[in-house]
Amino acid sequence: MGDLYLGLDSSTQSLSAVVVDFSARRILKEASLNFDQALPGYETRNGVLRGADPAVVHAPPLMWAEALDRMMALLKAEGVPLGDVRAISGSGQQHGSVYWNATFPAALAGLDPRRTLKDQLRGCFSRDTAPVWMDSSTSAECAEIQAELGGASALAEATGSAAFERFTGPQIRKFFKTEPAAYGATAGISLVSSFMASLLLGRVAPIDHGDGAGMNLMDIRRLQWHDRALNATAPGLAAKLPPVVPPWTPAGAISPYFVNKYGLHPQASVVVWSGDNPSSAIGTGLVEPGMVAISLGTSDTYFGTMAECRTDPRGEGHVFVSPAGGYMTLICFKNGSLAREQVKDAFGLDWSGFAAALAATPPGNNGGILLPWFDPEIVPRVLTPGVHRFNLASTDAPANCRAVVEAQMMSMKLHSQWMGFPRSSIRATGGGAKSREILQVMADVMGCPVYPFEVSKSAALGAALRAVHACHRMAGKPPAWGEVAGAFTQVVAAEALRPAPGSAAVYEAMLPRYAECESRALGTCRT
Ligand code: XUL
Repeated sequence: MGDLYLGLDSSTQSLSAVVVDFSARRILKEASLNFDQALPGYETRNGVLRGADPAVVHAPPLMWAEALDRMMALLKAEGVPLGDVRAISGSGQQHGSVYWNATFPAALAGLDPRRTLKDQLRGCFSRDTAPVWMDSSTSAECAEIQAELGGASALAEATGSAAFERFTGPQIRKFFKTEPAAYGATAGISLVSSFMASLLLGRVAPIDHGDGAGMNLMDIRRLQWHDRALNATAPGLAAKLPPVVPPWTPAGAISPYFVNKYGLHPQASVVVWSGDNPSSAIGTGLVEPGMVAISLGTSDTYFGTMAECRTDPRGEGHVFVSPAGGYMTLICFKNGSLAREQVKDAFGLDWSGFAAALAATPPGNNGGILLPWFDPEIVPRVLTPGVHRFNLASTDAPANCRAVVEAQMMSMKLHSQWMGFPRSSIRATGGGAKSREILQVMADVMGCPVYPFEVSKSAALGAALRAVHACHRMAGKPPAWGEVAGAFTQVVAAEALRPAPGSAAVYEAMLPRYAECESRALGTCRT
């Protein structure tokens, strides 16, 4: 066997692969397969199926299985020496749940390489489709589970997060309530990540602590199923869930199906899969406690790593287990790039005009504040959208451009305070991070250097690096995470944006004012 490691990422819209040649410290191959385009027969749009109720969003697990066959065939056809792959790991879109019946384990164990995964697994599900993270139809179940556990803050303290519509526990409860017979016929429930790992292993895979933390079902400190949360969710649930294990667990050798069909080495090991966000944390180089990355995308996302478990008393942020040890947080702000775009468009600007406006206005915006809740917001929880201006004329284009970005950074600063540690630097990714002017505001508000960090396929890369780490650990030589991830996730010090002199004091003074504006606006728009 060579020194290759395969990382897969089964995300919402595609299955991606990154093959890492660890001896050479380089990426050998990247590939991606878009579900809508490659597998049109499932009739997904953007990887999902929507019903009459727009809140219901599902996807077919058979499509994910077929994509795995296709991806392996593609890698083989494109000359990747699959026999040199030492270990495979992966990541899945978080929270989604796959419901299988009693025939699934035997079907996995007896997979015939002359037939496809799709043909052999077709009858193995007690529910043909899996609810995914975009499903928001479980508000009643969230309330019920939360009430049983003593409220949002208590559930967050117990499982790492308050109840969220997209989390697995509420999805399971809804299935049990609305389709009790099908729930009864369910022998087991997998996450997207552990379902995919099961296919590779030829038996039901455990759930890793990283993705398990996104279920509202796992005790975030003791790292085992939380009995009271299980009981509050659905009867008999404990018997349907596999064990939870650390993210670096080697789950076993690859199934003979993949050895015979695609030429993988019979001793190649499958390392448990994790969620896409925990894997992305590794692929972005967040491998030590106290590191922070901010992704400026459709939504803005704040990731941070922590040595100890601390949960958000307001129940706004999520705590997952970090694959590098310790914990990580994910705080999602819905009004990200679309809010920036709304303000840009309102003044007829292009992105360079928007950047010029940022450069032309001073830190602190002469006291002007804007709350850009164009859409309902996740953090802080805003159900009724609205844009609120304080000491800011709605006609002042440059000040409004600065105000939207300052508000986004202020909100991240305010709503990540519960993590309780100072930031020494930030890695900034996503489309918005291409703007140095936006990153300068980030550096000024956060008071630390910001490193532009371009990543594509960070989850698949993170999965490959997790496979590297687990494999070396298995061999009794656990390398430092910095060594494993360092070569693939370096930042360039010369590119850092540093806080402008004097900006720290401006934003220290502005934070309490911003917080007060939020409270005032929430007082008027909470429903
Ligand atoms: C995280 C979340 C999404 C999914 C899909 O809580 O819901 O990021 O993991 O990527």
